[in-house]
Amino acid sequence: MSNSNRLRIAVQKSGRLSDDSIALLKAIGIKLNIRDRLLIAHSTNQPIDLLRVRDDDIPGLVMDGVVDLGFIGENELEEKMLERKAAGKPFEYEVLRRLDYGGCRLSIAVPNEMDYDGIQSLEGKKVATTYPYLLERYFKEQGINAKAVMLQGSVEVAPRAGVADAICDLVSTGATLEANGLVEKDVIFRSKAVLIKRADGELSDEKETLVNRLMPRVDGVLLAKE
Ligand code: PRT
Ligand code: ZN
Repeated sequence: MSNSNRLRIAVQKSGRLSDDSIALLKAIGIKLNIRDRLLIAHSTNQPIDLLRVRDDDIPGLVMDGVVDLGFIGENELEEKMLERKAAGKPFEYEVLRRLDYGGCRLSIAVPNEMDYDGIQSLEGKKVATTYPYLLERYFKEQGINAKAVMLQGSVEVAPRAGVADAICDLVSTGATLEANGLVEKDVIFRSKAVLIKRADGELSDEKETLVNRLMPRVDGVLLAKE
């Protein structure tokens, strides 16, 4: 933000990416004093502040230049990028590093009993998802006329509830699909966590120097874990 010389980094407050993102920051030598309820956490040994928010907010915070860096899943990043592009909002960012956690895939899954013969089986059907832009882009690429139905949660129960014919949701082990009588059919996007940087203008020299000093340490941590 305008008067801050401290590097601002957005991280998910509590969720699947939180622990690994914080662990990475600590592993590169950033001491953090995180108090559970607080939105902001200050580093005690570097000019760095963490903004702890919902993952959904992170792409926008980076693209609007409210923060300098952010840790985010590529699925959420790409969806928000498409959404903002469609809305005429800034959608630029730079990927600094692809990370080694948060791995998952965005897949189309259908009820066990459905006759599925490839994506054309969804012609004219409704597909529930939290990622309508990614799904509609896929339908367009495949030349399919199907409708993405937006659901923020409980996507996997949509077919049983009669809300949609199929779903498109994140999968890691596949246990959730199985428990809901669904079969994974088409992977439409593969995702990992990434560290991104605002691309709407130069960072100050001090911030740029700090980022350039930190990145080799990130590489060191990633390499050591391989
Ligand atoms: O509160 P906030 O909005 O910040 O969190 P959130 O609930 O939106 O996100 P969260 O913490 O669940 O996920 C954050 C990110 O983690 C996602 O955007 C992905 O980039 C990544 N990720 C990795 C996953 C999964 N794996 C994953 N398995 N996100 C969600 N899931 C869910 C999936 O939606 C489904 O409900 O886990 C279930 C499936 O898991 P399996 O193992 O049963 O297949
Ligand atoms: Zn979220």
